Amino acid sequence: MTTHWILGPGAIGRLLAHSLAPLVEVVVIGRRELPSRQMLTTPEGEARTQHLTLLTAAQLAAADAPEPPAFVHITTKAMAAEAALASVASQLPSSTPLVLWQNGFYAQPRINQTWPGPVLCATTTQGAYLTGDDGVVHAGRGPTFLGDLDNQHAALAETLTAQLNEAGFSATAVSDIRQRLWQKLAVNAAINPLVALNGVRNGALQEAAYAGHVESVVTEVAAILQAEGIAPPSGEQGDDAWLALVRQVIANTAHNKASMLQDVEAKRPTERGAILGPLIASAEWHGLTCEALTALDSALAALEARF
Ligand code: KPL
Repeated sequence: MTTHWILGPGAIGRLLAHSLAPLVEVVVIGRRELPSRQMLTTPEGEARTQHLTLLTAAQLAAADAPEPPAFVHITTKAMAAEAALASVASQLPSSTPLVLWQNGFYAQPRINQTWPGPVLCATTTQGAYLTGDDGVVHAGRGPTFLGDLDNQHAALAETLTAQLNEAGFSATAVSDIRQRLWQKLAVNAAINPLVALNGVRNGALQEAAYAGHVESVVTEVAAILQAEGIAPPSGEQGDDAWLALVRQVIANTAHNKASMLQDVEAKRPTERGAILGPLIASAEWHGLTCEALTALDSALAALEARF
């Protein structure tokens, strides 16, 4: 039976584990021990319990010669992905395909440059959150797109897409994953820092008090993405198309607590380095102004320093 390793038992990692476990052998690897009896609540509210294999990296190392996995999914936060890979790399053939599920555009180019085997990237709008050490809620279904940054592993992306679809994901293999990662990053940059710093749900950004701030961020992001050659998903060009997309996502996720707000509330480091970092670096590279983005990044850094 094919084996998939999942590095990072967060919400997406556990959702993936629950979904794949009936079809393939799944090993979930984390930093601390977790109960093997795990519960998934479906979007329809049905509770399902499964026994999953959850190991720490040390337990995996102590196990004798584990079966080499067909795929290693890295589902940690962006800034933790490289360390998670390093914790198991000595047990993996260097040709093992990786699947990166991170937000932003930080872990993907770095791991793609250094890992000798194929590196697929995934971007998903599946909604999930943890309810403790033994529970995950699948809050809402959303599409998942898969591909590699150099477009050299289309067949592998198709193979994984087929397995994910069988597991109940709605997955599509694509040849423009870099575009899609930047498009998601643009939306995240316009929403996440503002709601995290102000302690509000996404829908609050529809209020007049935040409108000017959202627009200044989107104006900077639109100029940076144009310089990067990334168009909005609507196919239209310019600030207005990006603003329309951001407003649409705000309306669709009005009741959400954005992931960055959840991090701030839990006093965890945020993903500012993976979301604002690549935009600020790109602005500097292209000689563009990014005062609003830099101000958000500094404010988040100051907040994190107090944790
Ligand atoms: O992806 C998101 C996140 O929370 O990280 C958004 C789109 C902002 C929805 O909450």
